[in-house]
Amino acid sequence: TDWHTAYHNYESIIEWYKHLAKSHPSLARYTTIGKTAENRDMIAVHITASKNPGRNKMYMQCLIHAREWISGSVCMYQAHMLVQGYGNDREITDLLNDMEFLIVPIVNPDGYHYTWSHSRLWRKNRAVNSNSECRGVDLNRNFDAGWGQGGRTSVNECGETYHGKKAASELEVQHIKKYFKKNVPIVAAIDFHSYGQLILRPYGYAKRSAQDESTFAKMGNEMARQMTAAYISQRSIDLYPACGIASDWFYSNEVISANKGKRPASFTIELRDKGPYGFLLPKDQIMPTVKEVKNAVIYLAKSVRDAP
Ligand code: 0X9
Ligand code: ZN
Repeated sequence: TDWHTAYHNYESIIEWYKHLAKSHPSLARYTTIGKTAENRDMIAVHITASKNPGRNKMYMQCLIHAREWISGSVCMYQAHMLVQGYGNDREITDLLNDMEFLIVPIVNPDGYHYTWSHSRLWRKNRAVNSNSECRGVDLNRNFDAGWGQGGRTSVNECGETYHGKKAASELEVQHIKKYFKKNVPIVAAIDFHSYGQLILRPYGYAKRSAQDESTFAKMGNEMARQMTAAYISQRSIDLYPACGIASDWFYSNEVISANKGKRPASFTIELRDKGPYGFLLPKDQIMPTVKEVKNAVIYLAKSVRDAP
C-alpha cells in the first residue's frame, strides 16, 4: 500500500499504530510503556488471536538508532502483514492462533524526532549529558550485557557510541527492560537496524559462543536464505565487538531467569543496503526490504513455536 512506500515521522507512526489497533480490536492492542526525557511516548503493540499465547511470544523492536529509518518501516509492515493476514493467509492465521507478537516500533522517539527536525544522521537519544556540551547516549550500548567492556563503544559524551554514565542509565533502556521482563516468557527477539544486510547472533561483547550457538546459527542461516536479497548470517562479535547491546541483553541471565530458564532466540538484523545509500535508503527499496523481512519473521516465529 501507499503507506509502505514512504518514510513517516514520529507523530504519523504513532497515529498509524493507534489506528491499526482501533481497526483490528480483536487482534491488536496498543499500549504505552513509558516516556522519554523529552516527554514522548514509547509505545508497544501486541498482536495475537489467542487468549492464552502462553510460551509463544515473539518480540521485535525498531528505531533504537534514530537515523536507521528503514527499521521503522520494517516494524510497521510486520504489524500490517500480521493483522491483514489473519483469516486470509493460512500460515499467518495459524501463527496468530497460538502466538503473540510484541512490537516496540520506536525505541528512540527523541532521537528519531531529531532526525526529522534537525539532523538526518543523528544516532543516539537526546539525553543531556552532565559536564558536557554533547547530547545523547547510544541506546545500543547502554544495556547491561557486558556494559562498558570495550569494543566499538565510547566513554566520551561526544562519541557516536557513547555508552552512558552507567548501565541502563537511559529512560528508554529502563522502559524496554521493564516491559520485556513483564512480558516473559518471550521465545524470540529481533532488534532491527541498518545497514549491511546481516543477521547477527549473540554475543556482541564476548568471544565465547552462546549456549545455543548451533541452533542460532541454523536459524540465522535460514533467515538469510529466506530473504531474497543477499544477507549474511554471522556472530555479532565477528562483525566487531560491541558491549551493552540490546540483543545480548535479551539473551542475558537477567532475562533468562525471568523467562523461567527459557533462553530466547535473539538476533540483531542489519537491513538494506550494503553501502551505496546506507542510512539514506531510497523509498523504492522500502517494499522489497520489508517483504524480505516478512519471510524471515515468519520462519523464526514458526521455528520457535515448533521447538520442543
Ligand atoms: O553497532 C551497532 O549498534 C549495530 N550496528 S549499527 O550500524 N546499526 O549501529 C550492530 C550491533 C551488533 N553487535 C556487534 N557487532 N557486536
Ligand atoms: Zn543501528
